[in-house]
Amino acid sequence: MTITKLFNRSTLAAGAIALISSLCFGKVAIAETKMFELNDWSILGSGNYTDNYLSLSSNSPDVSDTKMENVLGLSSGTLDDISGVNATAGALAYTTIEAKTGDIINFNWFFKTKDYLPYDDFSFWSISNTATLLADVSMVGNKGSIYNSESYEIVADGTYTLGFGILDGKDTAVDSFLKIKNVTQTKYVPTQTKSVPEPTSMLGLLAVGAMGASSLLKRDREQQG
Ligand SMILES: [Ca+2]
Ligand SMILES: [Ca+2]
Repeated sequence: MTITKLFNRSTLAAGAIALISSLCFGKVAIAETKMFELNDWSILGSGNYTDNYLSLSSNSPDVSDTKMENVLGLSSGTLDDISGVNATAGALAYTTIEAKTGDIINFNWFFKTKDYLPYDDFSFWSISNTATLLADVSMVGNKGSIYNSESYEIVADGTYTLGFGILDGKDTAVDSFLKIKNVTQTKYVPTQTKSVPEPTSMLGLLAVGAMGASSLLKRDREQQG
């Protein structure tokens, strides 16, 4: 291949890239993540906000499982059902959020217990009138602990009560603890967009580019032959 041909091909390639740039740049939604301030959440029972954590304990003063179910809009008996034990009393932290379909709620949590089976103390979280077990004594073992994270996708626009709780099981003695931090809500905002290549257009232009390259090679061979 001569220098001239090489130069011409470089020019052609640059032109093709410019064409791609002008023709096939589309738009995509941008994700916005909001970190919740935890210091203004409502707390019932024994709990507080310190060092960017919500810290809850099943220690007294405590509130009953029935009271928590009322605050969170859970049907009566939900906390006994999800724990598989007679939930008695503990602490609850909660707030109200506005959310849209597709929003993602994330948080980190830490459960620790001083208790032992069969006193199956447990922690849970709640949104959209539904409660989900995070951990209990039977999961972590007697006097055990666990650190984990949770992710949840909102399935309908609305106003939600978001809550985290810790409860004693079977009796109200011997404490367990729940810490919550990094509670975030990620939104996908279609109106705020940035330009990115659309995959389908890029594939089409790559195919055209490949055809152009093969015809150049063919011409080379014809000239050489
Ligand atoms: Ca109960
Ligand atoms: Ca206990």
